[in-house]
Amino acid sequence: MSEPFNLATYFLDRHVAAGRGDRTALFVGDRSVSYEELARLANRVGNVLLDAGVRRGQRVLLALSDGDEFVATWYGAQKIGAVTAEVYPFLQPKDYAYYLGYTGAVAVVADAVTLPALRTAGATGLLVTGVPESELLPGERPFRTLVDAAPDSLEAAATTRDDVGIWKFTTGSTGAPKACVHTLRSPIESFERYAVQVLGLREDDRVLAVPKLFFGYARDLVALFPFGVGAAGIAFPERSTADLMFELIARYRPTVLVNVPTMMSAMVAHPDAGAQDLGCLRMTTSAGEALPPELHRKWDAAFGVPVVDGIGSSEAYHIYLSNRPGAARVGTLGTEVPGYTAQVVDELGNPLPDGEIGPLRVTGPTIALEYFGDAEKSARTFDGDTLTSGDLFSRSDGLFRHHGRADALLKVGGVFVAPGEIEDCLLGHPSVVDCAVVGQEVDGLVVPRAYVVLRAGASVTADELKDHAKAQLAKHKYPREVVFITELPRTANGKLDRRALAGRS
Ligand code: 3SK
Repeated sequence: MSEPFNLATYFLDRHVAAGRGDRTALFVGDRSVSYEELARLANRVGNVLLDAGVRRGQRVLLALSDGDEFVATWYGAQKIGAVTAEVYPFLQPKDYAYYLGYTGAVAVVADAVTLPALRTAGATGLLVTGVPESELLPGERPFRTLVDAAPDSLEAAATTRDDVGIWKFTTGSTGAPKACVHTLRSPIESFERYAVQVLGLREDDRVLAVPKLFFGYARDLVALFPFGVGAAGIAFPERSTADLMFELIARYRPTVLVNVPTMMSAMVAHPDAGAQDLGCLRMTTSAGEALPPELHRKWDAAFGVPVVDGIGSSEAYHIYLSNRPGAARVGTLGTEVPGYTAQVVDELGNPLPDGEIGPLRVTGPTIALEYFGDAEKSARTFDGDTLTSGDLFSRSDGLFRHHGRADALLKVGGVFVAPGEIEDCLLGHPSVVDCAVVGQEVDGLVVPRAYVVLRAGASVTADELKDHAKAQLAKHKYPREVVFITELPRTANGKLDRRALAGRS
C-alpha cells in the first residue's frame, strides 16, 4: 500500500513546517508572497472548493490569469485531492465550451479576463474572482470573498503517488486538445530528475517563464520545481512580449529564464537587445518547439546566456531529453534526462541505427496513463511506462536531434524534406527574423513554400532568399515560393500553428 502523498504538502507546507515559511515563494507585481502566505491561501481555496462540493478525484478547471491566485487555486485543489486542469486565459467561447464539456469539471474558477468568454460558452455556477459582486449573474459565486472568509487551515487529502491528480492538455495542433492523465508521481519524478539533476535548481534561484502558467512547461518550472528546493517563481498576468521580458528581467533579476524559440527570436531581434543586462541569468531553457541552430547562435552572440535546449510533452509530463547547462551542443537536444531511455524506431517499432530518422520511443517514470476519453489514440501512443512520440528524431554521437512532427514532413520530388532544415537555412540570412516552411501543392506536386518575417527595415526580395537557400541546401529543398508575413501564427503555448498557415498567401 502506497504512503500518503500530497503535492501541496510536498511543495508548500513542508517549508512552513521546517521553519522556512517566511521565504519568498512567488514574486507578483510589487509583492513577494511567502511560502506561509501561499500555503494559507491554498488552504482557504481548498476549503472553498470543498464547500462548493468538489470531492477527491473530481476535476477543477482553472481559467485564471497568472498570479498568486492561480498558484494557490492549483495547490488548494491538489490539497483536497482534486484533479487540476488549466486552460489558456485568452480563449474564444467555442474553445471554453469544448473544455467545459470535455473536463466535466465540478468547479470552474474564472476571473475578469476569462468570465465574458466563459459566460458566452454557457458556463454556469462559476467561482469568479476580480469582478465586483454586484456584476455577478445568478449562480455565480464571488471566489475572493469566499476565500477571504474561509479558514486558513486544511487537512491534506491522503492521496498517494499513484492517484490521478493532473490533466495536461495536448496543444491540439492535430485535432481537439486531449488531456494526458497523470498521477501525482509525474511532477515529483520530473522535479527530481529534470529540475534537480539536469538544471541543478537551487534555493537562491528565481525563475521567470515566457509561457503562461496554463502551459505545464512553465507552470512546473515557476510554481512547482522552484518550491521543491525552496526557491522562488515570478508570475505576471500580461501576455509575454520581448519588451515585457526585458522589463521583468531588469525588475526581478531572475536566475533562470524559461523560454520558447519564438520569444528567443523576438528578444534577439529587438532593437534594444544590445542594451540589455541579462547578467543575472545563469541559463535559459528552450522547449516547446525545435530551436533552430541559427537562432541558438544568434542568441549566444546577442546575450551569452547559456541555453539548455530540451524537449518535453504533455504525454511525457515534462522534459525528457535535454542538453546540460553550460554544455549544450547547438542543433541537438542533448541526451536523456536521468531515469528516461529513448530509442529512435521505425514505423514498426524496431530500433533504427544511428543517423536514421524515425519516431521516438521514450520510457520513463512520468508517462501519462492515457488520453482521457480516447482509447484508440491512447493505445497507439502509450504502452505502460513507454510512449511513442509523434515527432521525428535521430541520434548520433549519443546526442538526439529533432526533425519536427512526422505530419509536417514534406515529400518533394519523392524525397522527404524536414521543414526545419529549410527554416534554419533561411534564419541564417541576416534579414530574416522568423520563418516557417510548409508544403504547397503546385500542379499536383508538393513544393516547399516559406513564410518569412523580416527584420524591421530589411528589404530583401523573395528571389534573393531563394538564392540564399539554393546556395546552401540540396537543390530540391529550396523554397519555390517565399511569402512575406508580419507574424507567424502560434498556438497559445508558443508553438508554430502550421495548420493556420496552410494555403495562406
Ligand atoms: O513542449 C511541450 O509540449 C511540453 C509540454 C509539457 C511540459 C514541457 C514541455 C516542453
